[in-house]
Amino acid sequence: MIDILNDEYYMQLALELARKAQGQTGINPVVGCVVVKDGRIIGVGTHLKRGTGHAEVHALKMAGDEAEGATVYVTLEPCSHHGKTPPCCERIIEAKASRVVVATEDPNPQVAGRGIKRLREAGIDVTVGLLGDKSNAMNEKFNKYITTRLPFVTLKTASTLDGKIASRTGDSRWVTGAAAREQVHTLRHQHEAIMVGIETVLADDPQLTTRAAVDAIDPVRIIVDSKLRLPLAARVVTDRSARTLVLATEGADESKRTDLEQAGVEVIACGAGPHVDLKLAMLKLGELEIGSILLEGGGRLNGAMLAAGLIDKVILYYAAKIIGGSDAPGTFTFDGFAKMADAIQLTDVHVELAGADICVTGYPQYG
Ligand code: AOF
Ligand code: ZN
Repeated sequence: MIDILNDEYYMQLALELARKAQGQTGINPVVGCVVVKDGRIIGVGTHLKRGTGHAEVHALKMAGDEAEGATVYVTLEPCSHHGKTPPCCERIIEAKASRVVVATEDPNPQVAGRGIKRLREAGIDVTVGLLGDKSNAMNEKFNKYITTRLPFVTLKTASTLDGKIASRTGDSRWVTGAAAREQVHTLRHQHEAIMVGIETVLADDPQLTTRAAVDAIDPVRIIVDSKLRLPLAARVVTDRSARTLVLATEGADESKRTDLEQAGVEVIACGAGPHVDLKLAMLKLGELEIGSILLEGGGRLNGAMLAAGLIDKVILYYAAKIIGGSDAPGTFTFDGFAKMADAIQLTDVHVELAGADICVTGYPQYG
């Protein structure tokens, strides 16, 4: 009983350490580690950036020789492979820890249970599964990318209760309040890329950067623009504040492509057209090691991504207001389904308030 309490206490701490690094580890997972001996914390560590030390390495370095006989709490199975850094399981064995508590197995096919096996072979007592759901929830983007090489796509919308993202005159400042808008900037920080359609750029000339209350990372900007209509004077081209990728088609104007490339924009052809092949786009973005995308519409791109089954998670903000207007743009513009029974169902639905706005999250299920 006391052991379970102990274990939960320290694993919670390891999870908190991991949570703080969300958004800064790229395609790598967030991982926290706490080393405990005789009722004292002797080392803590977090994986901070891809290519730098893993959580266990930092924590064991802090613990030093005291790690002998200690318990290591780690939110992800210690790795067993030589990646950009050496295997953590060997580091734990070398430190002579006597027990390791792991929240969840590493889905990376290069690890997938081998780290745990190696520790057990070395005579270390290993417990697996404590608060594993919490660790997995934090690493949902990593879990998808490492097993499929496709980016995890989160759709975010901000609409009125009747699903409009602007009025019939195009006015959209602001749909939701300050609290929801602040959350969106945190979401931008937590994704490697942000994706919008060309219509959104033409209408709003957005910066697509992260402007949160605390300093945060700007995502790569992805514009879906089949015919390369992106103006050279658009802020995403001129401001140079983040990398900009344009997804176009093979037939798009060559000289416009050259102009955009000279302005520092990367153009990627995705299929013969007439529209960008979104499935192919996801493959190509995955190859570029973009592991997560925050999709911020507009309605036609949202609808096309949903109809293609490419959205993994939705975060829908609703302002408690009704704007109406049959021509006012909506959150999803696509042909839709004839039968209610065919509607795309969300699972694991959560509803929260963000200031005075309503936030619905869920995971689309594709039949
Ligand atoms: C751990 N602890 O803190 C992390 C792990 O390229 P590398 O060397 O950084 O390896 C990345 C892989 O290592 C990543 O895909 C995942 O399987 C694991 N990440 N493992 O034991 C950590 N960040
Ligand atoms: Zn490792």
